[in-house]
Amino acid sequence: MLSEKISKMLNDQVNLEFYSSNMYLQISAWCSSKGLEGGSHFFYKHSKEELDHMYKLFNYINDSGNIAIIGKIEEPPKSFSDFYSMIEKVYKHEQHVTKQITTLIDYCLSNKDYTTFNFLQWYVSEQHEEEKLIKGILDKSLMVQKEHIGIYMIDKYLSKISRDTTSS
Ligand code: OFO
Repeated sequence: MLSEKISKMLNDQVNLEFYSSNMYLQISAWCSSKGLEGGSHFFYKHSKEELDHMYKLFNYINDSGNIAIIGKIEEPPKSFSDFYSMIEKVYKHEQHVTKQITTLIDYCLSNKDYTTFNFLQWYVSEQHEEEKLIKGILDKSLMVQKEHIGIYMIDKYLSKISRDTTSS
């Protein structure tokens, strides 16, 4: 069984993952309203992944003999001034999620809850991947934002031809 404090911290994380899912679903709708089909599809898929993150925590709490509590989930932002500011917000959000996971891990270690510490390692790797993924989009968006669209297109082309030629 988990301590009351760790159970509460994990429940807060359940809510944060729910929030992430809702935030990305809302962004998917925003992208769609702007004719950004790629972005809409990307964030729709990402919203589902966040739900999986939430279920993992939800099940862990219940399997530990505690009870998962779904709290109030804040409304996500509905509109953005442009694509760049949207993706910047996403990056900041993922950094916030990483910080919360780190706080949880610190607490587990100092309170000798090695089982939860072990369980949370999956989230450590996941956050590393997610920050890398979103940072990549942010960097490319910055290029476009600064009107270096041509460079972005050339880089896309190079990436395509280098993949096409690696097997030959
Ligand atoms: Fe986007 O991250 Fe969940 O954990």
